[in-house]
Amino acid sequence: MKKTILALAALALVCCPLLALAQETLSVYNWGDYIEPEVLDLFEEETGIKVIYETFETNEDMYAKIAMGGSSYDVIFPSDYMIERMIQENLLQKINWENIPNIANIDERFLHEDYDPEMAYSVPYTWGTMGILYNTEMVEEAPTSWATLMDDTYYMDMLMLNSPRDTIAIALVMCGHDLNSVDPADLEDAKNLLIEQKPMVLAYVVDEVKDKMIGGEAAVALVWSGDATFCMDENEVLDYVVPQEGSNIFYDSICIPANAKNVSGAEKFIDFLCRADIAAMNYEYVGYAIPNTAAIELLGAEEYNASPVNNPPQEVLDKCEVFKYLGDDTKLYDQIWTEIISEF
Ligand code: SPD
Repeated sequence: MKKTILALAALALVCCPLLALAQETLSVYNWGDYIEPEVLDLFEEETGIKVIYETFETNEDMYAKIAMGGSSYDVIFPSDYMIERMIQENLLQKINWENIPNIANIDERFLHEDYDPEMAYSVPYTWGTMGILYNTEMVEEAPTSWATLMDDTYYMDMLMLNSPRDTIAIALVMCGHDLNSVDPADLEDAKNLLIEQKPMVLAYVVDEVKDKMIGGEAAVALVWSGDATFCMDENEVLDYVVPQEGSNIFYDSICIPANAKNVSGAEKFIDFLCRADIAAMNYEYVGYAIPNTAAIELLGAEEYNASPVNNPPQEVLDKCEVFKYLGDDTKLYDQIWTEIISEF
């Protein structure tokens, strides 16, 4: 008996490191600053699944990595037009809704969007608008128009998004064109405008916009609304506007890539993120508007809806348009972005 116990103990000692190595893992690829770190800890504690977490800055960066096929992720967070593209290119897999019971917490009006009309591949995570974040102490009058981003009063005092689709879209709107235009003449106008603007731009940034605006390093910035909320919470002299000419409204979702290795772990993670308490905790950290009705109730609907940034009036939303996947014409955007960025 003693010998058996000793043998078992020895076996356990040998196997422990191997067991640790065999721990279930989940590979998550998300935007920077787009999840409350404690949410990841709680998920690991509750499920025993170890999360391997990587971040990206733009849809295009994320797409390039997945499309090349070298890396495999279990959960990704693409936006509307990128979901449309990835569905067409068979880069996503259908979700088994039986394993996502907390989908019941998501507001009906965010389901069945044009980019995934049958709601087969994507779970709504956050949404928002693009607009101008400005420092009320550095700007004389509150901006109302995108023309602010061409105003040389803000020479080297403005920040633009280092995200081709977003920045070109706003330039198209500034030129009076549709933000999904693929007309080469419209894109030429947008390119020329951005080249003209370039000497006034302090930096093209993504996540760094927050530190820079909170720290008063620039007067105006092209931002996504959730980043505006984050900055306004940290520095009360900052404010946000969606210019009168209209803007982009975006929907970011959670998806499972076609080549995911841990589908059941991915489903558990997605369901966890849809849980009311988790979505509420996440909202407090991330700052982006959420489609989760149960979480909004937990947060207090009145307080949540009081934010004009995350709950813009209908007349603002009416002027906002969702990006569409532009097929082969996406190359035109890539070309003009390269020209803008390499222009001195
Ligand atoms: N820091 C995370 C930002 C995520 C914003 N997604 C915006 C998508 C716009 N098309």
